[in-house]
Amino acid sequence: MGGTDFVTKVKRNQGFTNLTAGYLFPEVARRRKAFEERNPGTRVISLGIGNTTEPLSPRIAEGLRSGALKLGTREGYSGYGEEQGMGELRALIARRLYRCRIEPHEVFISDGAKCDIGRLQTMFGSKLSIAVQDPAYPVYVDGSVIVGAAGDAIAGNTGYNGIAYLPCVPANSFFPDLEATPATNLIYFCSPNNPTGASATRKQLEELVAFATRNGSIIIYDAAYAEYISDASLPKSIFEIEGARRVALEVNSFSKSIGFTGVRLGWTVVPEELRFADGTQVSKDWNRVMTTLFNGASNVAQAGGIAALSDEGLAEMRSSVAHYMGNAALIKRGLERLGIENYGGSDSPYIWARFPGKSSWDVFEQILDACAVVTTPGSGFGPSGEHFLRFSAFGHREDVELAVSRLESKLG
Ligand code: PL4
Repeated sequence: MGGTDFVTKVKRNQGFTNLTAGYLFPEVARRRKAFEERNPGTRVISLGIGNTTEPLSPRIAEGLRSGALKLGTREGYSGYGEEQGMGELRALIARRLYRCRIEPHEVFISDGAKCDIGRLQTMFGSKLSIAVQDPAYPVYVDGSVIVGAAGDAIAGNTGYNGIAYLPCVPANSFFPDLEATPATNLIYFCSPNNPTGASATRKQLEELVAFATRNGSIIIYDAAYAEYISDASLPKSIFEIEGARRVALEVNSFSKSIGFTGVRLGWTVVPEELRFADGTQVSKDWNRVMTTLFNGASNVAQAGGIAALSDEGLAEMRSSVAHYMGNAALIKRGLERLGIENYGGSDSPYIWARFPGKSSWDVFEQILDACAVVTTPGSGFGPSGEHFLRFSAFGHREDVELAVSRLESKLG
């Protein structure tokens, strides 16, 4: 099995040839595994991949349980559902999470934000220009490369020629300098941001919407961490901004708010007013994508989502977020005691720490070797992520406490 000289006549998709590196998170996992093999018996703690760790809360677990049990009855059984999602869930999202700023039919339920981003890339195709925050969640760039929208790699593998990288660094408070930003068809924008932990202010989002309107661009707004915003002055959705309905769509998720990273449930909001250059509603094509390439989110997962949007479920959601934000505060305080410059961690589960002059993969390895703590190297998120590390606040409290004490004793 395996070894063969036989090859088919099928040409490899050029998009894959263009990829310069493997996907970031499997590489982090590979290095963790290599460390574990070198150090058998060592308890490794992950502050790396943003993966939820706490059990589902009671009301939400009950929603899933009764959704599953219903399927075991003749009256309650359901097969394929509507590809756009259950009407009740769409209405609850519009009412309870968006306070009726959007209509239920503008909400398309899915199996998660990452999957929707991939399908959006299929919908938009390869013949358009793209801007991304730098650093950014790697799916925006890597997915664009796969569909052939990113052009060739820049010499030295620091990015792709077809992508405009918008540096988001401490000097500009992690918001791109729009005066220096070229007009592009698409702008990926994530707030609260992964990885920098920065949350855009209302004024910044107004500027972004005005910029997109001037250029006729579409903003792909990733609000996967919106529930981590506690500062009431910060927008949780791009649709809180006047005019955004004409220039933005929003992807969102239950992964980080209620621990559905494994259950899989998310959604994308595509407003009626958002149109392509020929006047076609973007929602028309998105509906076509979802009905053609997707078969509806799991009915059990949707039952869990409906439970999460009850009064009790929403209270549980707040307490789950508060747990991880407690972790974020511990990590942040630990880094501060060590004198390490850091950002984020107040309306976001990520803390972005700077290690001037040091390669982020080297610092990643140093911390893994010295503390058995996994982080995520900033350079994996884009050229401006070099010299940074991302610390994730997802973890059991005692693990986070242990990780912080190891960091303090080994790096102090
Ligand atoms: C590891 C900005 C994490 N294997 O769960 P989903 O698909 O609804 O949401 C994924 C997602 C979407 N948007 C943003 C995100 O940060 C994430 C999840 N990112 C991380 O550590 O950065 C998990 C990464 C996972 C992945 O590739 O997404």
